[in-house]
Amino acid sequence: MITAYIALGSNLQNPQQQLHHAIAALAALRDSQLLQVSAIYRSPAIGPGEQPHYLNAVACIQTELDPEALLDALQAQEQAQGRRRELRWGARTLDLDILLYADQVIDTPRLQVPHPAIQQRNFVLYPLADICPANFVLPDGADLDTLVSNCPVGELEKTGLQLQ
Ligand code: ROI
Repeated sequence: MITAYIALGSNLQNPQQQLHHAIAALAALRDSQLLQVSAIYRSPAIGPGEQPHYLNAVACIQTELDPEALLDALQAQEQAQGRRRELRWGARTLDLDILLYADQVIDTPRLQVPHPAIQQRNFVLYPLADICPANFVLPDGADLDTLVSNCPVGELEKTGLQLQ
């Protein structure tokens, strides 16, 4: 069994409900178990034009799916929840990204793990740190607590909303 961390994001069509559906799908994912889900965070969209704020969260699963099969399942869920081919960095009903897959480093045309944006994005780092074990270290040796203290909280807000 592999422990994997998945980032969830939505800024269209009732984002809170989108995240709830996505968590239900992760809980039902074959050959996998949902272990933990962070609180929901709200932040201004990084991306072009005027966009609604995002809701973000991070989930931890245990899985026997290999990385590509996990990615297939996540992309199928994005499609099931109405994600359309969109503008780069445009608004979306649901984004599901594999942040970490055990301590594996994966670099294929389809999949980069650890997710390349982890270190710069407060809406990924803060919820990730909520549910990671203490003194967690990323595959490149970076210490999660240090990354969090170097990443300004800015306009990121922890909401009182829970998904589990
Ligand atoms: N901006 C925020 N705040 N949250 C996201 O999850 C998010 N996801 C994205 C882009 C478009 C980069 N902007 C985002 O994919």
